[in-house]
Amino acid sequence: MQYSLMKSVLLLCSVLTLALAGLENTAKFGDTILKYYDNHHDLVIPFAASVSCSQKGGELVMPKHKNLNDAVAQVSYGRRVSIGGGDMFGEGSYEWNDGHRQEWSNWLTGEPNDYQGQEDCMVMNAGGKGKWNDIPCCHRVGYVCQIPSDRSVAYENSEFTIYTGNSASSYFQAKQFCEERRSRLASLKNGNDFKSLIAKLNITAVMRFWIDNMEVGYSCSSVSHNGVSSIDNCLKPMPFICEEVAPLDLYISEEQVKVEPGVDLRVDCSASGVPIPKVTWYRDDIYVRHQKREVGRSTLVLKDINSEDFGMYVCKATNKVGGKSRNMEGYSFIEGSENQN
Ligand SMILES: [Ca+2]
Ligand SMILES: [Ca+2]
Repeated sequence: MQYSLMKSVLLLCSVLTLALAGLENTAKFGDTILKYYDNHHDLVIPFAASVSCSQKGGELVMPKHKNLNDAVAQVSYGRRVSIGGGDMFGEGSYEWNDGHRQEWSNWLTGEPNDYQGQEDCMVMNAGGKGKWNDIPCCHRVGYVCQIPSDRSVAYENSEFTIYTGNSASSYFQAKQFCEERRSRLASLKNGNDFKSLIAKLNITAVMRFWIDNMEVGYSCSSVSHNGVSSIDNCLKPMPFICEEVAPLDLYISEEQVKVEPGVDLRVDCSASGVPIPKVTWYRDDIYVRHQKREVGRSTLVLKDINSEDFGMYVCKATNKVGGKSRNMEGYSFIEGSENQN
């Protein structure tokens, strides 16, 4: 059959050359920028796509719910793209790249099928716009990154460290050096960021430093007293600047909660920052025992709710450079629900 023949060809893991012009596209989804890459340079295996997204300050997109899934299908023009999940750590047990279990899914009928026992990575727009399929992890496809749009909003809350002299490194080594110290290579978004960085660091000497320039997609750039420039030779050893970012982008899944008595309630709180902040729920300033804490997030879990659970719930995110908190305005019972059967 033609279909199975095609499958066998795919399993050879050859480079699939799409007879389509290269494309890039960008869309905004809430606080996130979705960036679609699909030209012959950007057809990569999913692992390389993850690396590429992280170099751009984000991650391979994880469409955990329908709205985001629709937005990803849209930004990628309905073309096959890698998404950040798979079952490589346990056959049939699908996880997102951030380690969360996949609770919502949008598989094409008959998928995932782990064809010939070789399919542990995921693509979208397979056989239908927004539909998922499992594929071998060595297939080269386009991809979509999700990048927090305000990664640099906390610029004023960042702390910078300059590494000079013996630390001189290539752009890539500098990036790795910062990441190993749970910071990031200083990320500039625009000319104003650049001016305040220069002022903050008192850079006056004619010296260049490696930085990341968000304006041109987190590419290898350098900064000096004279301005920012993109440099062709990213391997040239130069001093560099690492950045730590106070928690930002603190998000609570439900701020005004309405529930019926007796039900269970889960409220997610997450925050970004560099290093990734610790996130904790408090009720009336006391640590809440019933919460599931993970890297950069915590889920408040209240079972069988009754009036004793009322209180001021606050989610706090902290890392070594700062903190941020947000209230959940208690919750209220749905009107009349206590009288219902
Ligand atoms: Ca599999
Ligand atoms: Ca499949």
